[in-house]
Amino acid sequence: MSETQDIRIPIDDRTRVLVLTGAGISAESGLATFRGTGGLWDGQPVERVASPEGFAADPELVWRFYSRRRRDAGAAEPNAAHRAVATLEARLGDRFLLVTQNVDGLHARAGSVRLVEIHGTLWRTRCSRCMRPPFADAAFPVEPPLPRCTCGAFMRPDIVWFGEMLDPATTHRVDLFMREAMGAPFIFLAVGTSGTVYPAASYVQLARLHGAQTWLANLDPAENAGAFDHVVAGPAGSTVPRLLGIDG
Ligand code: BJW
Ligand code: ZN
Repeated sequence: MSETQDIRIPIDDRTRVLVLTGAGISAESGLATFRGTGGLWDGQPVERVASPEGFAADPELVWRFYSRRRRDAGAAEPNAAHRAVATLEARLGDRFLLVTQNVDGLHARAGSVRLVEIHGTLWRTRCSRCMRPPFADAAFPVEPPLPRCTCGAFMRPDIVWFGEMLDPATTHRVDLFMREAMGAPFIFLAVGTSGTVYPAASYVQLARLHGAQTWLANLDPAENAGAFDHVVAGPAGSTVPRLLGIDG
């Protein structure tokens, strides 16, 4: 691992780039991250609002939490880092994939299209029991009586909670991109993520196995920082446009 402050990521017309983002990329849009002081998990047990057991115990509490998140995300705007990532995609086309753990929808609003939301999205609702397809939903606040499916069960946000499987279609896209990138110049860039939640935290190792040069742009030292070739400290709104050579 090397500490690099004034370097540009080498990207030419053959390079494939996989960007993984976390809550830190939306911090400069005014959205709270999860961990650390002032974070969404600060002072409250995660399982109460982000697990199927928490939802079963108190669906009203969970909907209150996600209603606030919808309100805040809906009022936020993409920042220079979201825009730089979207600009890179426009240059690279199919040689690019964006994998986000964020559920706020800001990457799509910045123009990203080759986008995999591995933890779901705030902007869809689904049944907590049956296979009725998820549907677009921007309603807030969601208050009692809580919405129910035609099967009788409560509706819930279409978000991947702790202990739940990621949608195999999303992980398949990540695997496929990694396989296609093998043998070509391949860059893996993680932005604004603490490297604590799996499987996302292990993508850096997977990318290395597929021959990637790995970069991390984060404010604080991430838990998995040692797995990266290059670590750049600072706020994503400044570091990401600079690393990608794109004006914010
Ligand atoms: C800035 C900045 C600025 C600030 N600029 N940077 C292997 C080992 C151990 C455990 C497991 C394992 N595999 C699976 C597990 C279990 C579990 C897990 O990972 N547990 C860990 C806690 C150990 N994983 C799961 O359950 C996953 N499911 C799964 O794997 O299924 C199979 C399975 C199940 C059970 C056992 C084994 C296998 C599902 C995980 C779903 C996580 N969902 C959440 C909540 C819902 C979304 C929501 O409500 O929004 O998703 S958790 C929460 O953390 C959220 C985030 O997407 C996720 C990651 O957080 P992120 O984005 O990294 O945010 P922070 O706050 O942690 O960090 C922000 C960073 O930004 C900081 O470092 C700052 O410095 C930085 N920053 N400002 C740049 N301006
Ligand atoms: Zn149902």
